Amino acid sequence: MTATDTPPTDTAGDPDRRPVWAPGFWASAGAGLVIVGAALAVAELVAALGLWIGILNQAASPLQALGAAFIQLTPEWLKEFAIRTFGQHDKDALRGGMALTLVLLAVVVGLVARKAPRVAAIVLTVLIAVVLLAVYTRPSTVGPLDGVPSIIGGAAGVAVLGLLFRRTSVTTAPAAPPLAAPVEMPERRSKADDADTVPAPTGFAPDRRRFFKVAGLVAVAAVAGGAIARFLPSAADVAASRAGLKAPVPTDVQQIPSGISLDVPDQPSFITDNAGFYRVDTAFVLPSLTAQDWNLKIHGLVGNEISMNYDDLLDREQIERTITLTCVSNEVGGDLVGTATWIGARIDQILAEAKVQEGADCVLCTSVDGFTLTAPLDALTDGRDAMFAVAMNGEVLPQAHGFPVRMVVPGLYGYVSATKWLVDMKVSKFADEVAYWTERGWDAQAEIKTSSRIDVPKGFAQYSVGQEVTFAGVAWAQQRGIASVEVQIDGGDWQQAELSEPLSKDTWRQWKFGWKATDGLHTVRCRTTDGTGAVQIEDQTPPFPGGSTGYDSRSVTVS
Ligand SMILES: Nc1nc2c(c(=O)[nH]1)N[C@H]1C(S)=C(S)[C@@H](COP(=O)(O)O)O[C@H]1N2
Ligand SMILES: [Mo]
Repeated sequence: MTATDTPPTDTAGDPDRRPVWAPGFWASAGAGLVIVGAALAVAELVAALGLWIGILNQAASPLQALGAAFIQLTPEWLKEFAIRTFGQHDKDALRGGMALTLVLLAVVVGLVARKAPRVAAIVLTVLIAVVLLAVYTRPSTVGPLDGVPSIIGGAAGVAVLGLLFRRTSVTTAPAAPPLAAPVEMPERRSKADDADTVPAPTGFAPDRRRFFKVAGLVAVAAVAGGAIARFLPSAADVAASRAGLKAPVPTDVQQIPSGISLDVPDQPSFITDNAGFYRVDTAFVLPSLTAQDWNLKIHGLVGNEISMNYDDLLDREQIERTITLTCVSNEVGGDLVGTATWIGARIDQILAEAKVQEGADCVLCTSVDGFTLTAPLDALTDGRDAMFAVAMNGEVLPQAHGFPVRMVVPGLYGYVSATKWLVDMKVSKFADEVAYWTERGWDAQAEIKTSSRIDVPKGFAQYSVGQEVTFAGVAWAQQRGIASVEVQIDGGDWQQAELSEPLSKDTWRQWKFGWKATDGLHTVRCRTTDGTGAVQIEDQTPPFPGGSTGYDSRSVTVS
């Protein structure tokens, strides 16, 4: 690649007479394997490290991204052929095909480098671009940094290429053409060292001894790096860990009455499915923690420190509860609220085992990625269904929602209770702790504001005069329950909406309201009254610092 004027110092003798050596066909092909192998090993190692510390996604692994892209781009007929021919082993066949392709490309890189290292570097760069394309076009979670391992790996590959094929200056003869084209060398592999070389004419050439030394060292390092990469925990491990688990069978199941749903067309369902459940967290990429590696430490102001693993947690009684979760950042009318059926162990029972000491009033909860929150101890011990949840809507907790274990505490916003990827709980005092969001000015203690929302119609709607219209929505006031919902048209009287059957005071209730459309532009508002008789706050306040208030409204036109 880059020529240097400095004569090499590791070969003795008169520079003018320095022998020139060029790698033969097989040496070049092998060097190509070393170059591409080193690039992949570095990239995989960086990707695995990034995944491990939680700043990269699975897509950051070039082999995984390429493999997924390979599967995606394989035409249907070929896939069917593979399944027909290889049956269960169709994925192995695919992997084999990919490995073969990579080996061929590597050999091409090596052979090109033998004649024109610069061109080989360009070929490598194109390959890196292809890998980046594969990384960033994954339908799975991809973060902006996920291409970095491939770039670092690619740079390493180019560097190895340079080390192996760099033309070192072998002559100072004035006749030397400046940075001349590589010397064409006849193949003399089978001959002895001396015969393998010819007296240096002019120009530049690689050094034989260094070539094999570098190739050998890089090959060993690449194999070692690749091995390390395989042993680091990854999102693939998390997927495997989740796939190997089943939601536990709860022994304490909440009965769900009929009529919890009003079934108004276009109304969000009473249970929010996992794929549609809102997600809020500071995790740039999803933390990767397997059930096997999970461990929860409960310490601080306790008489009995607890360290429990996943099986220990499952040994506790499992309860099943349907609970509405809400984010403090939810704007009036927003969708950062959802209802799921959770299975897990009761926090109050486990804290009783830990023997909480006098004077404690909070817990500092830490997730595996370092996120912290403080939750009021009361809410965890007053008998409400606060839980260490392991399942969501009958499924093992999804990774995005805190796998393997998260907290769910009725009545509290997520940022002061619902720690995902929970690994540590310190029993403490509010006066002694700051947590991620409270440090940023959000209220240290905030109970969920009594709220209601219009879901139907979603935006501006148009109706015809005389049309029978149904407005619908939800209302929530976890821990207090919903007593009524009222609807107001154009600032008129508040009128009672019909409510779904209550499930518990910790779940939202659906409402609907029938209206016969009259000509003109109309504004519809809703408000709710909670189980304590308190009417929802009308004043509009933003989510910061303790949750939004105000009434949701819609404009509709009728003509
Ligand atoms: N580890 C971790 N847990 C977390 C958060 C977070 O950023 N990191 N965000 C909290 C917030 S603000 C909310 S509203 C809920 C959201 O839970 P969900 O993403 O499962 O809906 O998770 C809570 N738990
Ligand atoms: Mo939140």
